[in-house]
Amino acid sequence: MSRRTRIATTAVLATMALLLGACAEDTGAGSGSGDAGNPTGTIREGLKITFLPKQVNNPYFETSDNKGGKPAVEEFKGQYAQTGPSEASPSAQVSYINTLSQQGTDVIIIAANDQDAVCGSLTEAKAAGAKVITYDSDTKPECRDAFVNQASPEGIARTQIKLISDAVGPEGGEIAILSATANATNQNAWIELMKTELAKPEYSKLTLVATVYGDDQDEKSFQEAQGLLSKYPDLKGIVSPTTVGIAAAARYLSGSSYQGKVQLTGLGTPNQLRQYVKDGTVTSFALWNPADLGYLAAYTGAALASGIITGKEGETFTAGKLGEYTVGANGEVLLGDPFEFTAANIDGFDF
Ligand code: RAM
Repeated sequence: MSRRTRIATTAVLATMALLLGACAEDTGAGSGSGDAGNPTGTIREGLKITFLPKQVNNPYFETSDNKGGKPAVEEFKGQYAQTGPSEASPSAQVSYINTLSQQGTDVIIIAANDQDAVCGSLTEAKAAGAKVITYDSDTKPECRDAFVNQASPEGIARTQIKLISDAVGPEGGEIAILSATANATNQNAWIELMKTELAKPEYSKLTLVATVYGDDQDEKSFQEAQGLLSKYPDLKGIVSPTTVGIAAAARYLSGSSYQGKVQLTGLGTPNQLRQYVKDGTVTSFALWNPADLGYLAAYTGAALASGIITGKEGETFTAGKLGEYTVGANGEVLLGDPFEFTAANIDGFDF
């Protein structure tokens, strides 16, 4: 199967899963293969599960947590909450973790702003009895019980470089990266792998001239995009591996003389980018389904807190409508492949 066909097939399956999920009965049960003392694989009722995103006012996390995590927690009759800082700064999440720990939260599901800064407080929360799941952006593995990864970092990097190369065209030229915060574990991993991709012979005509950080703030991201164009007037493309950055850069480009001349791609949500796909600022971009990510994270946390799994490689559990998952190396649970959005399919999505 070609990659395109595979992506198209994934889209169809994802859409079907969403539709089916809407009318699926909750079994609330896992098929746990862990040796954690719950061979029936039944999720405990009443689990207190709290999502702690990088920041609360980001539509990406609104979708992952409130449209994915919340319905999952309701399915297995737990208590859902979301809390967190309004800015994605490295240590902003520490006081939230401490409070959750003191409140006796059973499962903390965190998208870490920094892989080290939250480690001390997460370790204390674990000692106090909480299960700690990272999703979206990991900590160091020893600071959590499992990481729910949205897509393979290699796949995310490969997709974005392919998209910017296609958009810029065979002539190639200068490109830049507009990222989130300088400490973000997820973006930093993807950026390193994008550099590896760019070193391949097929991308020899693309030159990465700068990486700048909009800190996942709309205004700062907008200004950084503007700054890139004034500093690099020959720039041919921007890759923004953050939903906040790509939306701000799209808004800047679409209102500037660079629209259509400077290409933009990266990771975005369809609702934030629809107008820029329609006005020609963005040809294509990628993402996974954030709601599925939150849903899977909730079930992973519940499986851990119920003793269905312990986080060891090879254990399996059932994540409601998404089906069975296996814990991989380093306690990682992988959601699936990134998905490409274009003018041809964007109207089929609403998140
Ligand atoms: C932003 C955040 C998040 C990232 C997405 C793609 O919403 O930085 O961590 O996964 O973009």
